[in-house]
Amino acid sequence: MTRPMDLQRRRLFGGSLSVGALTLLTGCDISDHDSVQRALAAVSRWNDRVQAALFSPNRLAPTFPKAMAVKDFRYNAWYGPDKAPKLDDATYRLTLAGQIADKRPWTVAQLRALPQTTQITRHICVEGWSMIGQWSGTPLSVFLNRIGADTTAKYVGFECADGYYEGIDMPTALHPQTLMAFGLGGDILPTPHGYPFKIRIPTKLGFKNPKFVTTIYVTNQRPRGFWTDRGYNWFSGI
Ligand SMILES: Nc1nc2c(c(=O)[nH]1)N[C@H]1C(S)=C(S)[C@@H](COP(=O)(O)O)O[C@H]1N2
Ligand SMILES: [Mo]
Repeated sequence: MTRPMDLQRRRLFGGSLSVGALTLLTGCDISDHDSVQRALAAVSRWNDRVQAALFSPNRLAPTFPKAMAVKDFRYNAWYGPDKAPKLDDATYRLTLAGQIADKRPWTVAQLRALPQTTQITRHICVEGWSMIGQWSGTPLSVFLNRIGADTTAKYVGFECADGYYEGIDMPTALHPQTLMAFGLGGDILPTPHGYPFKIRIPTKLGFKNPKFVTTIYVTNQRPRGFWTDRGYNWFSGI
C-alpha cells in the first residue's frame, strides 16, 4: 500500500498545492517537518468536515444486476489470506459496548436468524481496484434498534478479530444500505472475507468496511480507524 503521507507529500510538492497555499489555508509557517505534518493533518481534518457536510446521509449507492456480481471476490487486508482469523461458531461472541441498552453478547446462530436482505454494489479500494459483489445481511439499523442502541449518539465503532478497527458516523450506520453482511455471492461469507460477518458500507471506501467484527460500540467520541491512524481520511465517502 502506498504510504499516504508520501502520497500527500508528493502531491503537495508536486505542484497541485504549493507550500504557500498550504500556509494560507492553515495559517501555519510550514518550514520544518513537524509543522508540515501538522499542516497536512489540519487539511485532512478540514477535508473530513467538508465531506461530512457535502454527503447526503440518505443518498443511495448505485446497485447492479446480478449478472454483474463477481463470483471470486478479491481478497484484501494488511496480511495474506492464509493469516485471516478462522472464527469458530462454538466460541465466537459479538460483544456490545458503549451507549447500548441490551449488551448481551450474540452467537453466530442468533445473528444469522436476524432478517436479511441482499444487495449488489461496488466495493472500491484505495489501492486502485474495484469489484461488484452481492452481499446479504441485516441492515445495521435493524440490529442497532434491536439492541437498544442510543441512535442519538454520534458514532458506531467496530473492533475486529485481526486487530483491525474502524468507526462510522451515526447517519452512515443508519443508512439503509449499511449491512452486517453474513453472505457473499449467495454463499456464507468465506473466512478471508470476514466470517462471521463484515460491515458492508457501499457509500464508503473499502477500508471502512471492517471484517471479522467482534465488538460493536456506540459512542460520542470519534472512533479510531486503522488506516486513518496511518494517514487516510476518516470520512472516506464515495
Ligand atoms: N478486519 C479487517 N477488515 C478489513 C481489512 C483488514 O485488513 N482487516 N481491510 C479493509 C480493506 S483495505 C478492504 S479493500 C476490504 C477487503 O475486503 P475483501 O477481502 O472482502 O475484499 O476489507 C477492509 N476491511
Ligand atoms: Mo482497501
